[in-house]
Amino acid sequence: MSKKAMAALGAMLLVITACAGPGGDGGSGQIRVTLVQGLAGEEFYETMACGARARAGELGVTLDVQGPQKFDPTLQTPIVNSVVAGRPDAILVAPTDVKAMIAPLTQAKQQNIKIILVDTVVEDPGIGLSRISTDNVKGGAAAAKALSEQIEGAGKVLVISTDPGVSTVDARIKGFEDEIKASHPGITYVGVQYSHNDVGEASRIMNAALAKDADLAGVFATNLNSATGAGTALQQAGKLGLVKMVGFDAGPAQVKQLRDGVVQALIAQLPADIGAKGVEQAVAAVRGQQVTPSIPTDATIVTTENVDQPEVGKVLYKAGC
Ligand code: T6T
Repeated sequence: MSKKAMAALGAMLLVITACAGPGGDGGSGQIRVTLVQGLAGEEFYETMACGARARAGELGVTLDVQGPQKFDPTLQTPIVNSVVAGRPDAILVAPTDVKAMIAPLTQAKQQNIKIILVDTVVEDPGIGLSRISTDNVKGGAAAAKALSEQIEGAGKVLVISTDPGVSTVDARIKGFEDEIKASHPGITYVGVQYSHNDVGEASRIMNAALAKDADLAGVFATNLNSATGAGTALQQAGKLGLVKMVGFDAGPAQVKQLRDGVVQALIAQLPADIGAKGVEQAVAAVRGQQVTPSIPTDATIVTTENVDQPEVGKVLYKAGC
């Protein structure tokens, strides 16, 4: 082969290598990641997006953030489908249902898009090269202990959750129920009711529960919207201090309810950390490096006693970056 032909072949090989590398953007080599939230504009997922954006900036990765207007797989599925059509290198996703999101995520996987699960998971263990989330069973047990302490180990307690089939809140309920059954014999568990992650519905459930059980002693709200709704109902019913509440999550409205005496303890997760770690795992996966299949992140119990400590201040969620 002549020197000229060899040089041309070398140049061609270089172009082919660049196109085949990560990026899917015509070969600039920049990794493209999309975060699909469980719910757009909600403080848990916005704080997650802030953490993901910051880490993406540090790693030189392009990050796009999208999410449905409701925590609902029928709204999240078309978003995943359109993201997949854009062929990013990786998707960080918080699936809104353990079953319904398997099909769209399987399609993403078949396109060789690396999938990292953040916060929630699906039942198919083959989806999610890495799964990053709070230990929600442990968090639910911590909520049970905190609520029991508040009601001095006696009385009726209710759980308000979002929908069955959401991995995180289901795990919180399990942790809560197991802990009550195992170690709090004076507590009567009246069961779980589902708010469909709707503040108004959570309020309605709380009001109906107060009407049914006038001696209700406590409530565990398994996430942000359930807690906001339940707390508002307690406030309007004049039940502050009479019915104790523990809520998962620590957005601005929950922290206000804590200061106002509506809720006695919050279980704050680390959504920014989950987002940042999600980006790290996505980049490792795209580069063919080792990924960590399961990454548990911490939770903090926030009360009026520690809410003003600087370290605790850092774990409270934000409405934006
Ligand atoms: O509690 C979080 C999240 O962990 C859960 O999966 C869904 O609800 C939240 O986003 C809070 O509303």
